[in-house]
Amino acid sequence: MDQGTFFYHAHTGMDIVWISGPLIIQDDPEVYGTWPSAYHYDEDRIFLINGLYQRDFDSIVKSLTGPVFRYPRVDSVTMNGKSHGLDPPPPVFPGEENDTVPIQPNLTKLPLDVTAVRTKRRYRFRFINAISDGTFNCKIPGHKFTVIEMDGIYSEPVETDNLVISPGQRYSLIVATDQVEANYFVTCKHLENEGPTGLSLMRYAGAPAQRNSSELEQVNRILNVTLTEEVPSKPAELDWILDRLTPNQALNQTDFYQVPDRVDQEFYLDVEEVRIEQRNFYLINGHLFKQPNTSYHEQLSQAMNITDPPQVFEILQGEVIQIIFQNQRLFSVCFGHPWHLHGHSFHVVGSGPDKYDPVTDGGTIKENVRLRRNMQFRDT
Ligand SMILES: [Cu+2]
Repeated sequence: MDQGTFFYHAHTGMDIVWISGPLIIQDDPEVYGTWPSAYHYDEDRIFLINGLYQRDFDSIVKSLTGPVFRYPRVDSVTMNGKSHGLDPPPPVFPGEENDTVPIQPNLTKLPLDVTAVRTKRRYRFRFINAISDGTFNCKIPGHKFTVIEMDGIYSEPVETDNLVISPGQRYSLIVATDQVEANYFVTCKHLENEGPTGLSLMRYAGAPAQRNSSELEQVNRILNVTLTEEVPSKPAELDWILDRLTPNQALNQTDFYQVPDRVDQEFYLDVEEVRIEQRNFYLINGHLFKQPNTSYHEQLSQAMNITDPPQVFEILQGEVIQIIFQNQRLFSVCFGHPWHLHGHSFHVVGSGPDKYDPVTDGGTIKENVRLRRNMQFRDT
C-alpha cells in the first residue's frame, strides 16, 4: 500500500464504535512535487468523524439482537474525538427506559474540535468517516474545495462545496484559506435521520480564540439550521460527485491499475434481513455469519482446510474477481450499507436497482469495461 488517507478500526463486538484512528501515509515529496498544482498544499488537517453513545454496549447489542431490531443512533457525532456539548439528550425507545444507562454523562461536554489555519494558504483536509452507522454531508461555510483523493487513490480534481461520506470512506480536499479571518463551522450532517451533527471550528489565526457565549449561540443556531435544513435523501441526488470521481490516470499511481478485461471468478453476495423467532438477523447468501472457534489466520498457519462454503471463497493470487452485491429490500425498504475490503481496492464497474441480470446487466458491465468508462477505484 502506498500513499493516502487510511484509518485503523476494531472489528470485535461493538469495539468498532470507539477504537479507530487515522493512518496517514505521506507522499514521496519528490514525486508529489511534479504533480499538477491542483494537488499542492502547504499543510494538512484531519477530520475524523465518529460517534459517541451514552449507553453501555450491552444495551446496544440487546437492541440489535432483541425482538425488535434497533440500531440506536449515536448520541453525539464527534470530530477528532470531540463534540460541541450541545447534543440533544439521548433518545429513549418506548419500553426501553431501563436499558439506557448513561455511562459518562459528561462526555457530551467534550471541548469543541478546533482546526487552526492561517490565511492565504492551501490546506489538505483529510475527512475520515469512522462511524459505525451514518452517512454524512459535510460543508465548510464560505469555502469551496477541490476533492483530490478517495480511499487512498488520487482522483481527477473535482470542485464542489459539499461532500457525502459513508462509513469507512476517506476523502482529501484542498481548501484555500482565502476568506475573512474569522471562525467557520465545518458541519457534518447525518443524512439518514435527524441524528446529531458533527461540528469542527475552523479558526483562522487572528480570529477570536476564546469560547464565549456568542459562539455557543452560534453553535446552537447552526445546529438548529442544520437539523431543519433540507438535505438530499434520494440516491439520485447523492450522486453529485461520484460519476466525476475517477482516478487520475496521468499521475502514475503505484496503487492504481487499469480495470482488467477478464474475470476469473464471480461471486454473489446477497444481503438480506430475516426474522427468526421474533429476532432479526442479517444473512449473506442465506447464511448467518458464525465466528470460527479458531481465527482464520490461525487456521491458515496450521494448514487447516478453511475453504468450507459459505463463509470462505477460495481465490488464487493474481486472479480477477467480480463481486456482485445485491442489497435486497428489507421489509420493502432500501437502506445504505457500505462495504469495505481490507488491503485491496476495486473498480466499481456498474450499479443499479433491482436484481442483477447476468445477460443485460452483465452486458452493460462488459461494455463499460470495454469502453473504459469512468469508474471509481476505491476500497469502501
Ligand atoms: Cu474493517
